[in-house]
Amino acid sequence: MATQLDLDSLCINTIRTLSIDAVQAANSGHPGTPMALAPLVYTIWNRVLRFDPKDPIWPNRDRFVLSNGHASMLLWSVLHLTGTQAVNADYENIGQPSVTLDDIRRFRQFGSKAPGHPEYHWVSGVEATTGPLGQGIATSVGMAIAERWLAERYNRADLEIFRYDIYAVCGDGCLMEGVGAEAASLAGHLGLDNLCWVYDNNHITIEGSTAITFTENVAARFLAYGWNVLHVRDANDLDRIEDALCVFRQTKDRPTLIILDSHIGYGSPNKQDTSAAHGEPLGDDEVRLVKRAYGWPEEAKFLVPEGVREHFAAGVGARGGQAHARWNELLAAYRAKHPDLAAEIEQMQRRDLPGGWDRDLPVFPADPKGLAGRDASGKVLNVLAQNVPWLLGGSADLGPSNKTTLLYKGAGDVQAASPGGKNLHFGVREHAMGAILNGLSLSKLRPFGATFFIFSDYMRPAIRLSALMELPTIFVFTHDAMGDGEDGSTHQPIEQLASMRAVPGLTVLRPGDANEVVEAYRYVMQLRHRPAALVLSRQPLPTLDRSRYAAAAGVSRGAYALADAPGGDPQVILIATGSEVSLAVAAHEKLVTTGIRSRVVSMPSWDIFERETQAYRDSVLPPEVTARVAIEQASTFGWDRYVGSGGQVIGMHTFGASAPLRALQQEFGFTVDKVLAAAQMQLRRTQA
Ligand SMILES: Cc1ncc(C[n+]2csc(CCOP(=O)(O)OP(=O)(O)O)c2C)c(N)n1
Ligand SMILES: [Mg+2]
Repeated sequence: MATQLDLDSLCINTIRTLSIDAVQAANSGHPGTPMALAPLVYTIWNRVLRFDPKDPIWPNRDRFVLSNGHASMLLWSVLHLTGTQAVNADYENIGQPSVTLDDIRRFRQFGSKAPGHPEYHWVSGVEATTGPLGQGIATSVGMAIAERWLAERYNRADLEIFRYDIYAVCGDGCLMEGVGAEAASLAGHLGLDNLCWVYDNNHITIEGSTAITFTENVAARFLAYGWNVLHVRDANDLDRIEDALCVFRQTKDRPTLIILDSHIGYGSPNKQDTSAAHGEPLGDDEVRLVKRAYGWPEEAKFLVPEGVREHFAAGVGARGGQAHARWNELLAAYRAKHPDLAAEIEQMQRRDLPGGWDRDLPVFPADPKGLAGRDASGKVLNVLAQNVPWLLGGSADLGPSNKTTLLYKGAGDVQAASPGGKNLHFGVREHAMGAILNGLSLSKLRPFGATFFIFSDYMRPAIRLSALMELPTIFVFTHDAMGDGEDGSTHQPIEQLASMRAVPGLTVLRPGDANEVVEAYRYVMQLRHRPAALVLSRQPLPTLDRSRYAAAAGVSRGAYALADAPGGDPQVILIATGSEVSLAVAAHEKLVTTGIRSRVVSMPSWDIFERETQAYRDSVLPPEVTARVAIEQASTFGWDRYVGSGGQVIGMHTFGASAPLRALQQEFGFTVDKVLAAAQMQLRRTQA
């Protein structure tokens, strides 16, 4: 009969050797950190975590985020050994294990559920995609804000529906990256005592000892952020690790950082404590030596000894299963007493929208002076946030400029003492904001976050991850082109539209007037597995007369024929987005008076348009009409796909400049005359 101690080390060495064997078989990967952190991950999972392997998306589970994603074998090992089940994109249990031993044998191979780094939505049980260092810990702050928010809104006396903790494991890299610092600062400010980061203090990164790069006092830094800081000096001491986790759970009003001193490549006679253990296989000879040091059969590969799976079942399996069963009873009682709130929770979990979500959305009357994209957006958000209880968001200190502040009575701010507010204040921390939005979205809230479009560059890695994770995060970007005039070239986006459009799966919308803004939000709200970037003007844009031009509902198809000459049958097509739509319309009106059959295509979204049928796309952009002009105050990069090699693009080839908007429009050629000249040139070219 194995003792508890034997079973602990048997489980830990199973995680270690699975990791070693997988990296060896793949001939790539990171063995050293799993070897060092197996005891930590084992202790969190088997002694503390409230996670039900039979239902990895149970809403009240504790979250485990592996921010040092290169150590992914830790996660594949525990997901396998706990028998965690797989769910599909519709949140149904598909009756299969999430990670099989065969997946681990095929670590890093095509189609394996044990890819190089943790990938949310590809492998059930992964709470966040990690690998770009710092993103996981920053995302975990969003998860912690979400737990607070959910508890505040839904918990009732004796009916605590939401009460869970968020654990994130990180290394030196995560703590060197700025995004981690931004997020830690906000977490301290908000007093997120449901958040625990464990820092793998191994003094090693790829280039060697951290003595060459990272000598700050991490503990002092986190104390200054307002965190509780604990130190465990031996990564193999399960009881001390458990004690520290216990202190975390008892600590109020502060997040906890546990600094864990560890030895990368633990047990490897020749590679322990060196960067050689970080990112390459140990090699067959060293593997044998390591296994001997662990007391493991030297020739065994991918060995899961008898008793290991059972021990995980008796630990995390039993604890999670019981907690989940109690929660189901609680939810039943809750549903009986608070049916409306229970229905909300269920809708939210499926990423469905509540009935009446688009009630009272504004319809803007025609108005030549018009409204700024950001102002229309503000009005829409204030309606949507009242219709959709779990829609919340804010700005990176630009709320008054982005017009994203929720102003209706009772909207409230998210602060330590008021975690259930609807207005988040991210501070001047765009990168963390992006990651935090993803954490909120992973928790099934519907978050939006705003800044100037130019600063999308400061959060691009998180935007990319939202697309990779297929999260319906909403990014609101205002000051989308030269409209901020006097701020000058540092604030005028040029290449940002092209670069956002290049992100696979990100829906980018640049609406052309206030009603297109409404339709853009209507479209975005219905996305369940896709992030969106709304690109909005600072300056007023004329509100088009929709009795004269096509309905703004065309936004939902990405592009639509907004204006045609009488009888249609266009000779020349003007394609425009955002602030340039009204310019195209003005030019079109002039062309029509001179007898030229022009068409204006409003194209707020390339990617939506590209998912339309060929027949629809050809109806908007008839292939035989090759006289085409695209107009957009941004890099021309990519527009040739719509205007063809002979078409013309009126766009930006340089950075902007500091001047009033009107002067910039003249200088850079965004005038009716320029559009007319381009259209006439196109007609001459195609009719020659
Ligand atoms: C943003 C980012 N930059 C660089 C890398 C490449 N990279 C992967 S691991 C690593 C070193 C990380 O060191 P540490 O976090 O201490 O991990 P350890 O080797 O101790 O496990 C680097 C630079 C990355 N994954 N993400
Ligand atoms: Mg390290």
